[in-house]
Amino acid sequence: MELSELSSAPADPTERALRYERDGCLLVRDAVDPAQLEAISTKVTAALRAGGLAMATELRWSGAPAGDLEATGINDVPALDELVERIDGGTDPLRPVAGDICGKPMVVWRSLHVFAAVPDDPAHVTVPHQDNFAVRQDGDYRRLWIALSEIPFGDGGLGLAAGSHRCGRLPNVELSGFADRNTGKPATGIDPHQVGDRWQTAAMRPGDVLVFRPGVVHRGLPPVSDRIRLALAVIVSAATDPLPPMIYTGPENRARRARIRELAAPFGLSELQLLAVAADLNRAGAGIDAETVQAAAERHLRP
Ligand SMILES: O=C(O)CCC(=O)C(=O)O
Repeated sequence: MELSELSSAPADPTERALRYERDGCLLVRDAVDPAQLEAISTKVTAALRAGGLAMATELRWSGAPAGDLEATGINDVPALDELVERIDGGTDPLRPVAGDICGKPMVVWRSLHVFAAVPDDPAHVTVPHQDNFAVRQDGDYRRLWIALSEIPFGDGGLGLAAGSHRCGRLPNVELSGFADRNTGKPATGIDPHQVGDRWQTAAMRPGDVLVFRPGVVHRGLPPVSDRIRLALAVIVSAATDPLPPMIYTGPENRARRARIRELAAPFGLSELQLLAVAADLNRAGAGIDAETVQAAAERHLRP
């Protein structure tokens, strides 16, 4: 794996747009006032502490095996629901940030997700993947990956394969060297060698943002110190682009996913395929029953 440093986005709007067109990604420093997201970081840290994973005084790994990170409730904190309410009411602090970053009016989807990288086992970081299997409409859809913790260069940050959005959708395969946290089985994702196993990344501070197109291959980088890395990921789209009929969040989203997982069990889908099925059904505003899940699962099993 080769890491190189992503330089900050040009301030000039035309140059910035050209860079985004070329690389499919940008690093925007100090984009979000960290105070606006402090409630989320504090509560997520508290959840990791209560789960025995973080030390009492700092966001550092306690040494306990991470197991199912979601079970610690990092995505269940009320501060996330409060932000969703503000997004619904059009008063959230991220909308103006997204507009500034993208140079045009944007809307923030209510699908917030906290990602953590815990240094328990390098195989358990987020596998290389594209988000275009889930965010597939035409339009200007962008991921904002907002650092919630201090991330030294290469220490648990996000690696981006700049320009890889121009490769189209790459195949997801079983990957040696990456394991599913819960089952221990090899995880599926994009073979890192498809993008030369070369990743751009940056040292980040809370409030710095990586913005990237859904087609850019990205991966979690394993923490090399005892730091736990936290980030908040949101999707934004141009205000003129269509939104899916429903975007589920929080416990409702998890209940829906659990039902899909149950109904899709006979089809042996990977985690990524399950996510894609859930995204398809959400996009269609579809109910969850055996027939719709089977049809969506079969679509995603086709080569
Ligand atoms: O933070 C991570 O480990 C993964 C982030 C990710 O996959 C995303 O933001 O789409």
